[in-house]
Amino acid sequence: ADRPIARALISVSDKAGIVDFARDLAGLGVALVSTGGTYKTLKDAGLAVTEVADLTGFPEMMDGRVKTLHPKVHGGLLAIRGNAEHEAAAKTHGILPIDLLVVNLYPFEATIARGASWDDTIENIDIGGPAMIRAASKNHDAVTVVVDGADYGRVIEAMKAHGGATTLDLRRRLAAKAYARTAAYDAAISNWLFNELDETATPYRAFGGTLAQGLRYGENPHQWAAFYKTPQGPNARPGVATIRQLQGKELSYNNINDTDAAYELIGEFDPARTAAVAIIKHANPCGVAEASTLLEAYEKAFACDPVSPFGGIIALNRTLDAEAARKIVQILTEVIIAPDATDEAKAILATKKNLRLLLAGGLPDPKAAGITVKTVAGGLLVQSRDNAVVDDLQLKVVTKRAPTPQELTDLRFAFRVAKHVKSNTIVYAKDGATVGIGAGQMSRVDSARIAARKAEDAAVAGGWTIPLTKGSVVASDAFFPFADGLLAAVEAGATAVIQPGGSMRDQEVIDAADAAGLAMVFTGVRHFRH
Ligand code: 93A
Repeated sequence: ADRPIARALISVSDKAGIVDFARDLAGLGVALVSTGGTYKTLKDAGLAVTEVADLTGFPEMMDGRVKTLHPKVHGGLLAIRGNAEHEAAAKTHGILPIDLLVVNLYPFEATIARGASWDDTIENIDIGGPAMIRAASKNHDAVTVVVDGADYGRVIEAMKAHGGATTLDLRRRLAAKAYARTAAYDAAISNWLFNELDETATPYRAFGGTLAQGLRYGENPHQWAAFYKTPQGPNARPGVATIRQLQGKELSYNNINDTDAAYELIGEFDPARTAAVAIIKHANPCGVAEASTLLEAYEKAFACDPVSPFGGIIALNRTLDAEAARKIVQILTEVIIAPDATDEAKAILATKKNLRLLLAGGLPDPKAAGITVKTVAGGLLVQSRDNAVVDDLQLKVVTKRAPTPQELTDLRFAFRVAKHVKSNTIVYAKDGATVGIGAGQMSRVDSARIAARKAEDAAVAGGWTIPLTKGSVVASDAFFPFADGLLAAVEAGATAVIQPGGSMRDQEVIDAADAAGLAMVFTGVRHFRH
Protein backbone atom coordinates (compact mmCIF):
# COMPACT_ATOMS: atom_id res chain seq x y z
CA ALA A 1 0.00 0.00 0.00
CA ASP A 2 1.06 3.59 -0.46
CA ARG A 3 2.52 4.84 2.80
CA PRO A 4 2.47 8.51 3.69
CA ILE A 5 5.77 10.27 3.08
CA ALA A 6 7.45 10.78 6.45
CA ARG A 7 10.96 11.93 5.50
CA ALA A 8 12.30 13.83 2.49
CA LEU A 9 15.89 14.40 1.46
CA ILE A 10 16.22 17.61 -0.50
CA SER A 11 19.46 18.42 -2.31
CA VAL A 12 19.14 20.92 -5.12
CA SER A 13 21.55 23.13 -7.03
CA ASP A 14 18.73 25.09 -8.63
CA LYS A 15 16.87 26.44 -5.64
CA ALA A 16 13.93 27.89 -7.62
CA GLY A 17 10.61 26.92 -6.03
CA ILE A 18 12.26 24.78 -3.37
CA VAL A 19 11.20 26.87 -0.37
CA ASP A 20 7.51 26.74 -1.31
CA PHE A 21 7.71 23.03 -2.03
CA ALA A 22 9.51 22.30 1.25
CA ARG A 23 7.00 24.41 3.15
CA ASP A 24 4.13 22.45 1.62
CA LEU A 25 5.88 19.20 2.55
CA ALA A 26 6.44 20.39 6.11
CA GLY A 27 2.78 21.34 6.24
CA LEU A 28 1.94 17.75 5.34
CA GLY A 29 4.05 16.53 8.27
CA VAL A 30 7.16 15.56 6.33
CA ALA A 31 10.55 15.77 8.12
CA LEU A 32 13.14 17.53 5.97
CA VAL A 33 16.81 16.61 5.54
CA SER A 34 19.12 18.65 3.32
CA THR A 35 22.69 19.11 2.08
CA GLY A 36 24.62 22.24 3.06
CA GLY A 37 23.45 24.88 0.59
CA THR A 38 19.88 23.63 0.45
CA TYR A 39 19.82 23.35 4.24
CA LYS A 40 20.82 26.97 4.53
CA THR A 41 18.15 28.10 2.03
CA LEU A 42 15.40 26.25 3.88
CA LYS A 43 16.64 27.27 7.32
CA ASP A 44 16.81 30.92 6.25
CA ALA A 45 13.20 30.62 5.08
CA GLY A 46 12.27 29.61 8.62
CA LEU A 47 11.73 25.90 7.99
CA ALA A 48 12.65 23.11 10.40
CA VAL A 49 15.31 21.07 8.60
CA THR A 50 18.09 18.60 9.54
CA GLU A 51 21.50 18.75 7.92
CA VAL A 52 22.50 15.58 6.10
CA ALA A 53 25.75 15.59 8.09
CA ASP A 54 23.66 15.17 11.24
CA LEU A 55 21.81 12.26 9.65
CA THR A 56 24.98 10.46 8.53
CA GLY A 57 27.19 11.46 11.45
CA PHE A 58 29.80 12.41 8.87
CA PRO A 59 30.74 15.92 7.81
CA GLU A 60 30.44 16.95 4.16
CA MET A 61 34.04 16.73 2.96
CA MET A 62 36.47 17.11 0.08
CA ASP A 63 34.90 20.31 -1.22
CA GLY A 64 31.49 18.66 -1.09
CA ARG A 65 32.54 15.79 -3.33
CA VAL A 66 31.41 13.49 -0.53
CA LYS A 67 28.27 14.61 1.22
CA THR A 68 25.48 12.13 0.60
CA LEU A 69 27.54 9.10 -0.41
CA HIS A 70 26.83 7.25 2.81
CA PRO A 71 24.95 4.05 3.80
CA LYS A 72 22.58 6.06 5.96
CA VAL A 73 21.46 7.89 2.84
CA HIS A 74 21.57 5.01 0.40
CA GLY A 75 20.21 2.47 2.88
CA GLY A 76 17.36 4.85 3.63
CA LEU A 77 16.56 5.10 -0.07
CA LEU A 78 17.08 1.45 -1.03
CA ALA A 79 15.65 -0.57 1.89
CA ILE A 80 12.67 -2.61 0.79
CA ARG A 81 9.79 -1.63 3.01
CA GLY A 82 8.18 -4.62 4.72
CA ASN A 83 11.23 -6.84 4.08
CA ALA A 84 12.19 -8.23 7.49
CA GLU A 85 15.89 -8.55 6.72
CA HIS A 86 16.17 -5.05 5.26
CA GLU A 87 14.29 -3.57 8.16
CA ALA A 88 16.48 -5.44 10.65
CA ALA A 89 19.63 -4.18 8.93
CA ALA A 90 18.26 -0.63 8.97
CA LYS A 91 17.51 -0.94 12.67
CA THR A 92 20.97 -2.36 13.52
CA HIS A 93 22.75 0.46 11.69
CA GLY A 94 20.41 3.27 12.65
CA ILE A 95 19.24 3.86 9.07
CA LEU A 96 16.02 5.88 8.75
CA PRO A 97 13.78 5.43 5.70
CA ILE A 98 13.79 8.25 3.16
CA ASP A 99 10.48 8.29 1.29
CA LEU A 100 10.96 11.28 -0.96
CA LEU A 101 14.09 12.37 -2.76
CA VAL A 102 14.25 15.82 -4.33
CA VAL A 103 17.42 16.43 -6.33
CA ASN A 104 18.49 18.59 -9.17
CA LEU A 105 22.04 18.10 -10.28
CA TYR A 106 25.13 20.29 -10.45
CA PRO A 107 24.52 22.37 -13.60
CA PHE A 108 26.96 20.51 -15.83
CA GLU A 109 25.24 21.45 -19.10
CA ALA A 110 25.10 25.13 -18.16
CA THR A 111 28.75 24.98 -17.10
CA ILE A 112 29.95 23.82 -20.51
CA ALA A 113 27.54 26.19 -22.24
CA ARG A 114 29.28 29.13 -20.59
CA GLY A 115 32.64 27.80 -21.73
CA ALA A 116 34.00 27.14 -18.25
CA SER A 117 37.55 25.91 -17.63
CA TRP A 118 38.40 22.23 -17.57
CA ASP A 119 38.69 22.13 -13.78
CA ASP A 120 35.48 24.04 -13.26
CA THR A 121 33.70 21.66 -15.64
CA ILE A 122 35.03 18.59 -13.85
CA GLU A 123 33.94 19.99 -10.49
CA ASN A 124 30.44 20.37 -11.93
CA ILE A 125 30.09 16.67 -12.54
CA ASP A 126 27.59 15.57 -9.91
CA ILE A 127 28.25 12.14 -8.40
CA GLY A 128 26.19 11.98 -5.24
CA GLY A 129 23.06 13.40 -6.89
CA PRO A 130 22.79 10.82 -9.69
CA ALA A 131 23.67 8.04 -7.21
CA MET A 132 20.74 9.04 -5.01
CA ILE A 133 18.42 9.53 -7.96
CA ARG A 134 19.22 6.07 -9.29
CA ALA A 135 18.80 4.48 -5.87
CA ALA A 136 15.47 6.17 -5.18
CA SER A 137 14.24 5.34 -8.68
CA LYS A 138 15.12 1.67 -8.29
CA ASN A 139 13.09 1.63 -5.08
CA HIS A 140 10.17 3.57 -6.59
CA ASP A 141 7.86 0.93 -5.21
CA ALA A 142 8.17 2.93 -1.97
CA VAL A 143 10.18 6.03 -2.78
CA THR A 144 9.11 9.13 -4.71
CA VAL A 145 11.84 10.82 -6.72
CA VAL A 146 11.67 14.36 -8.07
CA VAL A 147 14.35 15.69 -10.43
CA ASP A 148 12.45 18.56 -12.00
CA GLY A 149 10.91 21.59 -10.33
CA ALA A 150 7.98 21.29 -12.73
CA ASP A 151 6.88 18.23 -10.70
CA TYR A 152 6.73 19.86 -7.26
CA GLY A 153 3.05 20.78 -7.63
CA ARG A 154 2.14 17.34 -8.91
CA VAL A 155 3.64 15.63 -5.87
CA ILE A 156 1.91 17.94 -3.39
CA GLU A 157 -1.42 17.42 -5.15
CA ALA A 158 -1.02 13.64 -5.03
CA MET A 159 -0.09 13.74 -1.34
CA LYS A 160 -3.10 15.89 -0.53
CA ALA A 161 -5.36 13.53 -2.43
CA HIS A 162 -3.94 10.35 -0.86
CA GLY A 163 -3.46 11.08 2.82
CA GLY A 164 0.17 12.18 2.48
CA ALA A 165 1.17 9.38 0.09
CA THR A 166 1.84 9.37 -3.64
CA THR A 167 0.48 6.72 -5.98
CA LEU A 168 2.55 3.90 -7.46
CA ASP A 169 1.65 5.16 -10.92
CA LEU A 170 3.11 8.58 -10.18
CA ARG A 171 6.23 7.07 -8.57
CA ARG A 172 6.81 4.93 -11.67
CA ARG A 173 6.42 7.91 -13.98
CA LEU A 174 8.77 9.98 -11.88
CA ALA A 175 11.32 7.14 -11.80
CA ALA A 176 11.22 6.83 -15.58
CA LYS A 177 11.82 10.56 -15.86
CA ALA A 178 14.61 10.40 -13.29
CA TYR A 179 16.54 7.73 -15.19
CA ALA A 180 16.10 9.75 -18.36
CA ARG A 181 17.65 12.69 -16.53
CA THR A 182 20.68 10.76 -15.28
CA ALA A 183 21.10 9.20 -18.74
CA ALA A 184 21.02 12.62 -20.42
CA TYR A 185 23.36 13.99 -17.77
CA ASP A 186 25.94 11.28 -18.33
CA ALA A 187 25.52 11.65 -22.09
CA ALA A 188 26.32 15.35 -21.80
CA ILE A 189 29.45 14.57 -19.80
CA SER A 190 30.56 11.88 -22.22
CA ASN A 191 29.88 14.04 -25.27
CA TRP A 192 31.79 16.92 -23.75
CA LEU A 193 34.80 14.70 -23.16
CA PHE A 194 34.65 13.15 -26.62
CA ASN A 195 34.35 16.59 -28.18
CA GLU A 196 37.34 17.83 -26.18
CA LEU A 197 39.24 14.81 -27.42
CA ASP A 198 37.96 15.35 -30.96
CA GLU A 199 36.87 11.74 -31.04
CA THR A 200 33.72 10.96 -32.94
CA ALA A 201 33.66 7.21 -33.43
CA THR A 202 33.58 5.07 -30.32
CA PRO A 203 31.76 1.93 -29.27
CA TYR A 204 30.00 3.74 -26.45
CA ARG A 205 28.86 7.06 -27.78
CA ALA A 206 26.01 8.24 -25.56
CA PHE A 207 22.89 9.85 -26.91
CA GLY A 208 21.11 12.00 -24.40
CA GLY A 209 18.63 14.70 -25.01
CA THR A 210 16.24 16.85 -23.09
CA LEU A 211 12.79 17.64 -24.33
CA ALA A 212 12.85 21.11 -25.83
CA GLN A 213 9.40 21.14 -27.34
CA GLY A 214 6.51 18.78 -27.95
CA LEU A 215 5.40 19.08 -31.57
CA ARG A 216 1.81 18.95 -32.78
CA TYR A 217 2.61 15.95 -34.95
CA GLY A 218 5.41 14.36 -36.94
CA GLU A 219 6.03 14.14 -40.66
CA ASN A 220 2.33 13.25 -40.95
CA PRO A 221 -0.59 14.07 -38.68
CA HIS A 222 -0.95 10.50 -37.39
CA GLN A 223 2.64 10.51 -36.04
CA TRP A 224 3.57 12.05 -32.70
CA ALA A 225 6.76 14.05 -32.48
CA ALA A 226 8.97 16.11 -30.24
CA PHE A 227 12.18 18.09 -30.48
CA TYR A 228 14.96 17.05 -28.10
CA LYS A 229 17.92 19.28 -27.45
CA THR A 230 21.36 17.77 -27.17
CA PRO A 231 23.59 20.31 -25.40
CA GLN A 232 27.09 19.83 -26.77
CA GLY A 233 25.55 16.60 -27.91
CA PRO A 234 25.72 14.52 -31.06
CA ASN A 235 23.98 17.12 -33.18
CA ALA A 236 25.33 20.31 -31.69
CA ARG A 237 25.82 22.77 -34.50
CA PRO A 238 28.88 24.81 -33.70
CA GLY A 239 28.39 28.41 -34.73
CA VAL A 240 24.71 28.63 -33.97
CA ALA A 241 24.30 29.37 -30.30
CA THR A 242 20.61 29.85 -29.78
CA ILE A 243 17.99 30.25 -32.44
CA ARG A 244 15.24 32.71 -31.53
CA GLN A 245 11.81 32.66 -33.11
CA LEU A 246 10.54 36.21 -33.47
CA GLN A 247 7.09 35.64 -34.89
CA GLY A 248 4.71 33.17 -36.45
CA LYS A 249 3.07 29.89 -35.51
CA GLU A 250 4.92 27.14 -33.67
CA LEU A 251 7.41 25.29 -35.83
CA SER A 252 6.27 21.90 -37.04
CA TYR A 253 8.39 18.76 -37.36
CA ASN A 254 8.79 19.34 -41.10
CA ASN A 255 9.58 23.02 -40.55
CA ILE A 256 12.43 22.14 -38.21
CA ASN A 257 13.74 19.46 -40.54
CA ASP A 258 13.59 21.71 -43.60
CA THR A 259 14.99 24.71 -41.76
CA ASP A 260 17.92 22.66 -40.57
CA ALA A 261 18.65 21.62 -44.16
CA ALA A 262 18.33 25.24 -45.29
CA TYR A 263 20.63 26.59 -42.63
CA GLU A 264 23.27 23.89 -43.06
CA LEU A 265 23.33 24.75 -46.76
CA ILE A 266 23.56 28.50 -46.35
CA GLY A 267 26.35 28.03 -43.80
CA GLU A 268 28.52 27.03 -46.77
CA PHE A 269 28.55 30.65 -47.96
CA ASP A 270 30.92 32.94 -46.12
CA PRO A 271 28.98 36.19 -45.56
CA ALA A 272 32.23 38.16 -45.78
CA ARG A 273 32.65 36.98 -49.38
CA THR A 274 29.10 36.98 -50.73
CA ALA A 275 25.40 37.33 -49.99
CA ALA A 276 23.58 34.03 -50.43
CA VAL A 277 20.02 32.74 -50.33
CA ALA A 278 18.66 29.19 -50.37
CA ILE A 279 15.04 28.25 -50.88
CA ILE A 280 14.16 24.82 -49.52
CA LYS A 281 11.25 22.44 -50.07
CA HIS A 282 11.08 18.94 -48.57
CA ALA A 283 14.65 19.31 -47.28
CA ASN A 284 15.98 19.91 -50.80
CA PRO A 285 16.91 23.27 -52.31
CA CYS A 286 14.77 24.43 -55.23
CA GLY A 287 17.01 27.44 -55.76
CA VAL A 288 20.30 28.71 -54.36
CA ALA A 289 22.24 31.79 -55.42
CA GLU A 290 24.95 34.17 -54.36
CA ALA A 291 25.23 37.82 -55.37
CA SER A 292 26.31 41.18 -54.02
CA THR A 293 22.97 41.75 -52.25
CA LEU A 294 20.45 39.42 -50.61
CA LEU A 295 17.71 40.77 -52.87
CA GLU A 296 19.64 39.88 -55.98
CA ALA A 297 20.56 36.47 -54.56
CA TYR A 298 16.91 35.80 -53.70
CA GLU A 299 15.74 36.75 -57.19
CA LYS A 300 18.37 34.53 -58.80
CA ALA A 301 17.52 31.63 -56.49
CA PHE A 302 13.81 32.07 -57.18
CA ALA A 303 14.35 32.10 -60.97
CA CYS A 304 15.81 28.58 -60.82
CA ASP A 305 12.36 27.19 -60.13
CA PRO A 306 9.59 29.78 -59.84
CA VAL A 307 6.92 27.20 -58.94
CA SER A 308 8.35 25.27 -55.97
CA PRO A 309 9.19 28.15 -53.57
CA PHE A 310 5.53 28.59 -52.53
CA GLY A 311 5.27 27.50 -48.91
CA GLY A 312 9.03 27.07 -48.75
CA ILE A 313 11.79 27.78 -46.29
CA ILE A 314 14.27 30.56 -46.97
CA ALA A 315 17.74 30.76 -45.47
CA LEU A 316 19.98 33.80 -45.81
CA ASN A 317 23.63 34.09 -44.80
CA ARG A 318 23.60 37.78 -43.87
CA THR A 319 21.44 40.12 -41.81
CA LEU A 320 18.09 40.20 -43.58
CA ASP A 321 17.50 43.70 -44.95
CA ALA A 322 14.31 45.52 -45.96
CA GLU A 323 14.86 45.17 -49.71
CA ALA A 324 15.06 41.38 -49.54
CA ALA A 325 12.24 41.16 -46.96
CA ARG A 326 9.91 43.23 -49.17
CA LYS A 327 10.50 40.85 -52.07
CA ILE A 328 10.25 37.65 -50.02
CA VAL A 329 6.82 38.51 -48.54
CA GLN A 330 5.31 38.68 -52.02
CA ILE A 331 4.75 34.93 -51.93
CA LEU A 332 3.74 32.53 -49.17
CA THR A 333 6.79 31.46 -47.19
CA GLU A 334 6.69 29.17 -44.14
CA VAL A 335 9.99 30.01 -42.45
CA ILE A 336 12.79 32.52 -42.86
CA ILE A 337 16.07 31.91 -41.08
CA ALA A 338 18.97 34.34 -41.01
CA PRO A 339 21.76 35.32 -38.63
CA ASP A 340 19.88 38.55 -37.89
CA ALA A 341 17.40 41.03 -39.39
CA THR A 342 17.24 44.82 -39.49
CA ASP A 343 14.38 46.52 -37.64
CA GLU A 344 12.93 47.60 -40.97
CA ALA A 345 12.99 44.03 -42.28
CA LYS A 346 11.36 42.80 -39.07
CA ALA A 347 8.59 45.37 -39.47
CA ILE A 348 7.93 44.23 -43.04
CA LEU A 349 7.74 40.57 -42.01
CA ALA A 350 5.50 41.44 -39.05
CA THR A 351 2.68 42.03 -41.55
CA LYS A 352 2.71 38.29 -42.28
CA LYS A 353 1.31 36.78 -39.11
CA ASN A 354 1.94 33.12 -39.93
CA LEU A 355 5.45 33.53 -41.25
CA ARG A 356 8.02 32.23 -38.78
CA LEU A 357 11.11 34.36 -38.53
CA LEU A 358 14.11 32.67 -36.93
CA LEU A 359 17.22 34.60 -35.99
CA ALA A 360 20.17 32.34 -35.33
CA GLY A 361 22.79 34.84 -34.29
CA GLY A 362 25.34 33.09 -36.51
CA LEU A 363 25.85 30.45 -39.16
CA PRO A 364 26.69 26.76 -38.84
CA ASP A 365 30.37 26.08 -39.51
CA PRO A 366 30.48 23.69 -42.48
CA LYS A 367 33.94 22.49 -41.47
CA ALA A 368 33.05 21.71 -37.86
CA ALA A 369 33.20 18.12 -36.68
CA GLY A 370 30.00 16.53 -35.47
CA ILE A 371 27.96 13.43 -35.92
CA THR A 372 24.68 12.54 -37.53
CA VAL A 373 22.32 9.89 -36.28
CA LYS A 374 19.59 7.95 -38.03
CA THR A 375 17.38 5.23 -36.64
CA VAL A 376 17.29 1.87 -38.35
CA ALA A 377 15.75 -1.45 -37.32
CA GLY A 378 17.52 -2.51 -34.16
CA GLY A 379 19.64 0.55 -33.58
CA LEU A 380 21.18 3.78 -34.69
CA LEU A 381 23.40 4.53 -37.63
CA VAL A 382 26.00 7.05 -36.61
CA GLN A 383 28.52 8.84 -38.75
CA SER A 384 30.70 11.89 -38.62
CA ARG A 385 29.18 14.99 -40.17
CA ASP A 386 30.01 15.61 -43.83
CA ASN A 387 32.34 18.54 -43.19
CA ALA A 388 34.25 18.38 -46.46
CA VAL A 389 34.22 21.76 -48.16
CA VAL A 390 35.05 22.21 -51.83
CA ASP A 391 37.46 25.09 -51.10
CA ASP A 392 39.76 22.64 -49.34
CA LEU A 393 39.70 20.03 -52.10
CA GLN A 394 42.41 19.48 -54.69
CA LEU A 395 40.48 19.74 -57.95
CA LYS A 396 42.05 17.64 -60.66
CA VAL A 397 41.45 18.57 -64.29
CA VAL A 398 40.93 15.31 -66.20
CA THR A 399 39.88 16.58 -69.63
CA LYS A 400 41.90 18.11 -72.46
CA ARG A 401 40.26 21.44 -71.80
CA ALA A 402 40.65 23.05 -68.38
CA PRO A 403 37.71 25.07 -67.01
CA THR A 404 37.77 28.83 -67.55
CA PRO A 405 38.00 30.93 -64.36
CA GLN A 406 34.26 31.67 -64.59
CA GLU A 407 33.47 27.98 -65.07
CA LEU A 408 35.68 27.10 -62.13
CA THR A 409 33.86 29.56 -59.88
CA ASP A 410 30.52 28.11 -60.91
CA LEU A 411 31.78 24.54 -60.55
CA ARG A 412 32.76 25.23 -56.97
CA PHE A 413 29.38 26.85 -56.36
CA ALA A 414 27.52 23.89 -57.87
CA PHE A 415 29.45 21.31 -55.85
CA ARG A 416 28.89 23.32 -52.66
CA VAL A 417 25.14 23.14 -53.30
CA ALA A 418 25.21 19.50 -54.44
CA LYS A 419 26.48 18.51 -50.98
CA HIS A 420 23.07 19.54 -49.59
CA VAL A 421 20.81 17.89 -52.17
CA LYS A 422 19.49 14.36 -51.67
CA SER A 423 21.20 11.75 -53.84
CA ASN A 424 21.33 11.12 -56.71
CA THR A 425 22.13 14.78 -57.19
CA ILE A 426 22.68 16.81 -60.32
CA VAL A 427 23.04 20.58 -60.01
CA TYR A 428 23.37 22.92 -62.98
CA ALA A 429 24.69 26.37 -62.14
CA LYS A 430 25.53 29.59 -63.91
CA ASP A 431 26.75 32.97 -62.68
CA GLY A 432 26.54 32.02 -59.02
CA ALA A 433 23.04 30.58 -59.19
CA THR A 434 21.54 27.15 -59.56
CA VAL A 435 19.65 26.89 -62.83
CA GLY A 436 18.46 23.29 -62.52
CA ILE A 437 18.43 20.88 -59.57
CA GLY A 438 17.73 17.16 -59.83
CA ALA A 439 17.30 15.50 -56.46
CA GLY A 440 16.62 12.13 -54.93
CA GLN A 441 16.41 9.99 -58.05
CA MET A 442 17.38 6.33 -58.16
CA SER A 443 19.25 6.93 -61.42
CA ARG A 444 21.76 9.70 -62.01
CA VAL A 445 20.61 10.07 -65.63
CA ASP A 446 17.10 10.79 -64.36
CA SER A 447 18.45 13.46 -62.01
CA ALA A 448 20.32 15.06 -64.92
CA ARG A 449 17.19 15.00 -67.10
CA ILE A 450 14.83 16.21 -64.39
CA ALA A 451 17.14 19.12 -63.59
CA ALA A 452 17.31 20.02 -67.29
CA ARG A 453 13.55 19.74 -67.71
CA LYS A 454 12.98 21.98 -64.68
CA ALA A 455 15.34 24.50 -66.27
CA GLU A 456 13.21 24.41 -69.43
CA ASP A 457 10.08 25.03 -67.34
CA ALA A 458 11.83 27.93 -65.61
CA ALA A 459 12.73 29.38 -69.01
CA VAL A 460 9.10 29.23 -70.11
CA ALA A 461 7.99 30.88 -66.85
CA GLY A 462 10.72 33.50 -67.15
CA GLY A 463 9.93 34.18 -70.80
CA TRP A 464 13.48 33.29 -71.92
CA THR A 465 14.04 31.72 -75.28
CA ILE A 466 16.61 29.21 -74.04
CA PRO A 467 16.90 27.45 -70.69
CA LEU A 468 19.71 28.67 -68.44
CA THR A 469 21.35 25.25 -68.52
CA LYS A 470 22.72 26.27 -71.94
CA GLY A 471 26.25 27.33 -71.14
CA SER A 472 25.96 26.22 -67.49
CA VAL A 473 28.23 23.99 -65.44
CA VAL A 474 27.11 20.80 -63.76
CA ALA A 475 27.92 19.12 -60.45
CA SER A 476 27.31 15.50 -59.59
CA ASP A 477 27.40 14.38 -55.94
CA ALA A 478 28.98 11.05 -56.91
CA PHE A 479 30.82 9.69 -59.93
CA PHE A 480 29.06 8.96 -63.22
CA PRO A 481 29.00 5.15 -63.44
CA PHE A 482 28.50 5.39 -67.20
CA ALA A 483 28.81 8.12 -69.80
CA ASP A 484 25.01 8.39 -70.15
CA GLY A 485 24.58 10.79 -67.19
CA LEU A 486 27.28 13.03 -68.54
CA LEU A 487 25.74 12.92 -72.02
CA ALA A 488 22.40 14.01 -70.55
CA ALA A 489 24.21 17.01 -69.07
CA VAL A 490 25.86 17.74 -72.42
CA GLU A 491 22.43 17.61 -74.03
CA ALA A 492 21.17 20.11 -71.46
CA GLY A 493 23.96 22.46 -72.49
CA ALA A 494 26.54 22.12 -69.72
CA THR A 495 30.09 23.12 -70.67
CA ALA A 496 31.97 21.99 -67.56
CA VAL A 497 31.59 19.23 -64.98
CA ILE A 498 32.58 18.70 -61.36
CA GLN A 499 32.31 15.24 -59.85
CA PRO A 500 34.23 13.01 -57.44
CA GLY A 501 35.58 10.58 -60.06
CA GLY A 502 36.55 7.07 -59.11
CA SER A 503 34.30 5.04 -61.37
CA MET A 504 35.60 1.91 -63.12
CA ARG A 505 34.48 3.65 -66.28
CA ASP A 506 36.06 7.04 -65.57
CA GLN A 507 37.96 6.85 -68.86
CA GLU A 508 34.74 6.31 -70.83
CA VAL A 509 33.24 9.35 -69.09
CA ILE A 510 36.39 11.47 -69.68
CA ASP A 511 36.39 10.47 -73.37
CA ALA A 512 32.75 11.51 -73.71
CA ALA A 513 33.56 14.84 -72.06
CA ASP A 514 36.54 15.41 -74.39
CA ALA A 515 34.44 14.49 -77.42
CA ALA A 516 31.89 17.13 -76.40
CA GLY A 517 34.58 19.72 -75.64
CA LEU A 518 33.73 19.79 -71.96
CA ALA A 519 36.08 20.69 -69.14
CA MET A 520 35.85 18.29 -66.19
CA VAL A 521 37.39 18.26 -62.72
CA PHE A 522 37.50 15.50 -60.14
CA THR A 523 37.15 16.35 -56.45
CA GLY A 524 38.09 12.98 -55.00
CA VAL A 525 35.34 13.55 -52.43
CA ARG A 526 31.77 12.28 -52.66
CA HIS A 527 28.74 13.98 -51.18
CA PHE A 528 26.02 11.33 -50.90
CA ARG A 529 23.11 12.53 -48.81
CA HIS A 530 20.06 10.42 -48.03
O1 93A B 1 29.84 16.46 -5.16
S1 93A B 1 28.77 15.51 -5.20
O2 93A B 1 28.79 14.65 -6.30
N1 93A B 1 28.82 14.57 -3.88
C1 93A B 1 27.76 14.27 -3.14
O3 93A B 1 27.87 13.42 -2.26
C2 93A B 1 26.50 14.96 -3.39
N2 93A B 1 25.32 14.86 -2.78
C3 93A B 1 24.48 15.73 -3.35
N3 93A B 1 27.38 16.32 -5.21
C4 93A B 1 26.38 15.95 -4.38
N4 93A B 1 25.11 16.43 -4.32
C5 93A B 1 24.60 17.53 -5.14
O4 93A B 1 24.73 18.73 -4.39
C6 93A B 1 23.14 17.48 -5.48
O5 93A B 1 22.86 16.72 -6.64
C7 93A B 1 22.77 18.93 -5.66
O6 93A B 1 22.90 19.33 -7.02
C8 93A B 1 23.80 19.69 -4.84
C9 93A B 1 23.14 20.43 -3.72
O7 93A B 1 24.12 20.94 -2.85
P1 93A B 1 23.74 22.08 -1.78
O8 93A B 1 22.53 21.63 -1.07
O9 93A B 1 24.95 22.14 -0.89
O10 93A B 1 23.53 23.34 -2.56
